[in-house]
Amino acid sequence: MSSRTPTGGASNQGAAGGSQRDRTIGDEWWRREVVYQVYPRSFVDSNGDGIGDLDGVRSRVDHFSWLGVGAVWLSPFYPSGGVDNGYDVANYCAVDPVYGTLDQFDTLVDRLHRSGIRVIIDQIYNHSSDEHPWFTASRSSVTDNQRDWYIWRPPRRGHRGGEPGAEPNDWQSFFGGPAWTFDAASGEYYLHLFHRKQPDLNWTNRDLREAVRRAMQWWLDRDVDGLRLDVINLIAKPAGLPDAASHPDLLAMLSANPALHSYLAALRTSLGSRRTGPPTLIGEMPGASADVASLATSTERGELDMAISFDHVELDRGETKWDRVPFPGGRLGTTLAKWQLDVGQTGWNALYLSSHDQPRAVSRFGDDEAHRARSAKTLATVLHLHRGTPVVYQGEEAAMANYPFSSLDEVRDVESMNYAADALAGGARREHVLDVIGAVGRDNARTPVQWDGSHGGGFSHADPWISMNPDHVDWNIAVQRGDGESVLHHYRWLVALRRRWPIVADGTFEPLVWNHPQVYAFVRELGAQRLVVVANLSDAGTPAPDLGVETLDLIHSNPDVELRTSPIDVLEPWESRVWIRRVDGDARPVDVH
Ligand code: ISL
Ligand code: CA
Repeated sequence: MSSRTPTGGASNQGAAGGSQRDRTIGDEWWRREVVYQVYPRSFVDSNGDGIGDLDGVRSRVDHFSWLGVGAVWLSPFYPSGGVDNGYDVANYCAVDPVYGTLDQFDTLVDRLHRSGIRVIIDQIYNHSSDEHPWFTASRSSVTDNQRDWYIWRPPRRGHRGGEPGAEPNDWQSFFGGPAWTFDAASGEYYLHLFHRKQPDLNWTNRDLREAVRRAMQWWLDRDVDGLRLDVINLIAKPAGLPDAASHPDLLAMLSANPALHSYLAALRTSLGSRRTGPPTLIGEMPGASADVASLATSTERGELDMAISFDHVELDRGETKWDRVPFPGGRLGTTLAKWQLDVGQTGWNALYLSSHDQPRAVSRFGDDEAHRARSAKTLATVLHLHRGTPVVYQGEEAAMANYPFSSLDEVRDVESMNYAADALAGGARREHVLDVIGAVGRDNARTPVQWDGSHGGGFSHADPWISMNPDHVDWNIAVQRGDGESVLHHYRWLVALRRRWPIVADGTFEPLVWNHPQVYAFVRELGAQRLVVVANLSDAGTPAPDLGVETLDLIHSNPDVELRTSPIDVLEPWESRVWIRRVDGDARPVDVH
């Protein structure tokens, strides 16, 4: 392998070249950089088969550099069982030919490093695919020495006669139906918190844990800088696998298991990379309490560097994600603020509004009709000026919106397909099912990136595996590159602001309004410096609360008003402003507008 020492300069302060580095508190790169999430399948198709690939990602490294992000997180590109777009891994140490080759992966890593951009890869070790050789061996016989690498249980005795249908407990799968599948050959059930083709790994087994560690290290030895650990809060199952009664209870029960922290602590001490020392560990933690996230990411424990939390993306969730409740005004700000206070001071949050699992942020939290650009900018301002590591999901930087589904034939995601089948069988109207999928289905995030307004949107010359949103003609990255007032340029400005102003990375956080139905405002402080953000997160104008910002300089306003220091009387729909009190010696923020 060639030398992969990055030569990228500015974006790389904090990364040690060559020698192993202690995990020094406070100077980690991720405190002042932004992560960009790539879902390779939908990013760029380089070879005309309609599916995005690794060479496609490499062809757009200039986009990451132009935005100024410090790291790219790649969603899965491993061989898979084909049910969950790669989150069902059939070989942990290989590249799926659909996405390219291992050589192409190494070349991509090298190219990113030469641009000073770190590489974070997705690691999925709560479960594997049922096509993984580990599971094939485990299922082959109750006496196989890998039997115990997965979670097998006999039917529940005395319950429906102990026959198939008598699942060992009441746990429900994320993708609908029981979390257990009966294996007739051995007369036992195996556990799968997700699809039946995604059996859960048994972390109580020491050999399994060692195999996982080795596979992770295999990638770190290829100079990967960090790992995003899929549903890591669910790996430790409670002894006896007690009934859970509900989905939230199950998530809380799994997350609260102390064994989780011992597994993470052991991983932390055993993983390392020659180039950068300890890898950056990002834990995805759906349903974990702020206490658990705070504990895992606290500087003392340092099990994980940051946690991806979910409260703010579940505000419109009813009993299941498909039973939607009206989006409660004002709750977005309050929920983000809660995680800032409960986790952000002692631990560290990953900050996000969109991902490959969520509908598009501008459609869900903003207004993708009358105020599309303005609401996208205000949402980004609020998120990026929090304490934590912002994660931009591909296309978000150009205000990509939800897809206008008109037929179930357009649906690709297994979660939505399962929901549609169940709902239709239960008598739901097709229009209703389409409406719900259009609002919260994961495919909204997975339509191809809108690079330009051409027929294939700059994604592919072939028919894409999932339809491109027809609005790419007007809403695309090329158009916005040429417009200094665009959403895209605003993201670039926010990334630069975090790098240049230590207060954005290191300042404390305090909310300035609480439970206001429209307005969200907060202050960050670092020494004598002060940064105030005020935002109207609604479609209606509102009187502005008095925030005492007269003595501060307005450094950003959306929409643009003359930069002045006088107080604001009224906040227009989706208006936001950023104020700062400079102290002697401050650099001025880079003006990239
Ligand atoms: O997508 C969700 C709800 O619609 C989430 O609950 C999601 O299932 C959860 O965040 C876990 O996500 C991760 O693991 C899944 C995979 O399908 C997701 O894409 C991944 O991000 C199983 O590996
Ligand atoms: Ca391709």
